[in-house]
Amino acid sequence: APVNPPLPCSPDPSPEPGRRIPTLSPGASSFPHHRATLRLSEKFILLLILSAFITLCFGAFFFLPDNSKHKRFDLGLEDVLIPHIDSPKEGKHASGQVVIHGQGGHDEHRHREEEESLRDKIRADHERALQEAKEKLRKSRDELRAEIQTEKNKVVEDLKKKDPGPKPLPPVPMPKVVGVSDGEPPEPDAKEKRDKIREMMKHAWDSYRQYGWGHNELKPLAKKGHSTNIFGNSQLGATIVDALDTLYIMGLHDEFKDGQEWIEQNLDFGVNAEVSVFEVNIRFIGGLLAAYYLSGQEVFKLKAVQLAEKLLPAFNTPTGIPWAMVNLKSGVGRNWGWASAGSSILAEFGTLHMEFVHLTYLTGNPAYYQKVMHIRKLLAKMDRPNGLYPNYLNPRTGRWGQHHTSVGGLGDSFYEYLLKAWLMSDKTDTEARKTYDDAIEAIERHLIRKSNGGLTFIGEWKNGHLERKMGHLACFAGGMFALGADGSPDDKAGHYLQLGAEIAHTCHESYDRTVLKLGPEAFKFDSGLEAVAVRQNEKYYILRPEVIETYWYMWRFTHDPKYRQWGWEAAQAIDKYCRVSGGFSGVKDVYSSNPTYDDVQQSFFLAETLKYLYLLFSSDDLMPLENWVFNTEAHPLPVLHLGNITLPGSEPAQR
Ligand code: DMJ
Repeated sequence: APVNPPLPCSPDPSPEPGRRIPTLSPGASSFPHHRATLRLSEKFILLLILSAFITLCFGAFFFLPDNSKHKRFDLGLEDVLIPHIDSPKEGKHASGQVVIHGQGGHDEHRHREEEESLRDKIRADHERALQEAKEKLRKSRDELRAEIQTEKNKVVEDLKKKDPGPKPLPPVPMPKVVGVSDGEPPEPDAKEKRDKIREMMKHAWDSYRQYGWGHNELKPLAKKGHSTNIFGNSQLGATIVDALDTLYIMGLHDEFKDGQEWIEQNLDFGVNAEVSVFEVNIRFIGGLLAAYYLSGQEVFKLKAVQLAEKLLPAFNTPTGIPWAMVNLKSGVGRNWGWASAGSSILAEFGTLHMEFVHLTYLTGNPAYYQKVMHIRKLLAKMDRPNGLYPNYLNPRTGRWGQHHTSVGGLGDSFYEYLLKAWLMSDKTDTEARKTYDDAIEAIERHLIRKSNGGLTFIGEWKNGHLERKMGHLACFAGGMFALGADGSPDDKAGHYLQLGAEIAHTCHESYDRTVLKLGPEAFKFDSGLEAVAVRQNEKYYILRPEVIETYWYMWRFTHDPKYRQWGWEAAQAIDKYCRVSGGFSGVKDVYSSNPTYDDVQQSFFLAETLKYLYLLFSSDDLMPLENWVFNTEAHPLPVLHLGNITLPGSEPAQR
């Protein structure tokens, strides 16, 4: 291509017909042609400069500030800041009045008067400010601090008056709260044991109060706060929220008040923390709702709703199956890196129903109810290998991940919430009951076996193969089977109560076959082994509640004294091996007579383990199961008589 192609208006640049324009090497030029080009470029540049100048002038005309509007203010300021120099047109009377000389009529005179009074006012303000500053400098530091504090308080008060805070929630009838009695057992022996459990709760709480207050959990040996990734990088006081209802049930009202005060003043969910949707739901929303229903204190309801709103963005996935984690500030969600093929976890997205139904009930906002019902519908449409629910489901594709089914970790509370959805609806949510019954039938067929030694256990299904291993977490199922016995199909109530008793027995064996009389994290029924842990990393006990939870349900349904007996064995072992001066700690090896501590006082120890123990030694009129349904973190929520209530967002067919 030519380096300097001729411009259309250059003098006769066109080649003669048949003649080619010579191609110039870079830097070369043909002089006349070049001069014409330059002339044209100059003209062009001049034109450009001219048009830029005109644009600038227009801009200046339209956008420069209108001086006349500022004139009076400028005059006033100048007058204060710059020593006054009388203009030739004006002079001053002794009175300070501006006198207009020369031309100017009545208007101008008035104008000058206004300016003068403005100057006087600014002068006076200036004087006053100087005076105040001098007085302030004369005061002591403490006096100044007190004054600043008073002023701050005044500003806060004024702000409060202007902004009355979040809108009050619509009034809803408070479900009849029954059974929040003292629950003192008639048997003196049970009373003594109950007092001991209460003392253990005091020790756990007081230690946290002293060394970990406001942190999520406590390190009882290091005597400082502790947290894990489920709470993100935050200090949300998980132990306070998780422990509230236990304190209330145990009649520890001063401690409860302390916790309430902390929540009122410090619990803020607008933090940049990536939290587990499931954990925050069961511990915080569950804990706050239970505290609200027990105490009637509005603050707990408000906080529960504020938090729930922060969880909602987690549901913004292509399928509506929520992410495992959500950032409370940004609302960005994602899944655990370790979960099969980017999946969400069955026990996490399937353990929201109870709390979310209550949120819709309390707020009138249908969103919560609709989100959990959508999950239920989606699951109902999916194929299930052998009728079993795999633990992993991809929230983008809506497909199952690895075919792994368990009633322990990753699966557990999904089944629990199907049953409890039915119970919590006053047995009107029959769809939930049917889903539970079908799921349990498949579990019994494929996962539940009897060991050679006659112990009933629940194994894990992995890609078509049964692993003969049961986790401590799966021990909750004994209580679940007993709780679901009444209302089971084909009059199998007796069968399920029996199954509950067998699981309770197996789990007790897993405790009894250790040195510390505390259960390992997982135990095998294989190669001659029965209810014992094999791997070193399965020998720990982290103050978990599931076995004691099952003892309590079995006690309520059978009143067989062995359940109190087994519960007491566990309580004594915890007090002996897990208690330290700074609280309670998990232990790393239940088969060692000299165990090391993990130095964590889990929040669920106060929420669940100690609560179930306390209830085990109380009379049944404390928190009766006809009126209360315990969420998976042992937070009691009242039965909603949904037969008489229409939840916003629910369709009549679902009720
Ligand atoms: C608790 O947070 C809940 O019980 C949950 O459902 C499973 N595990 C822990 C306690 O072990």
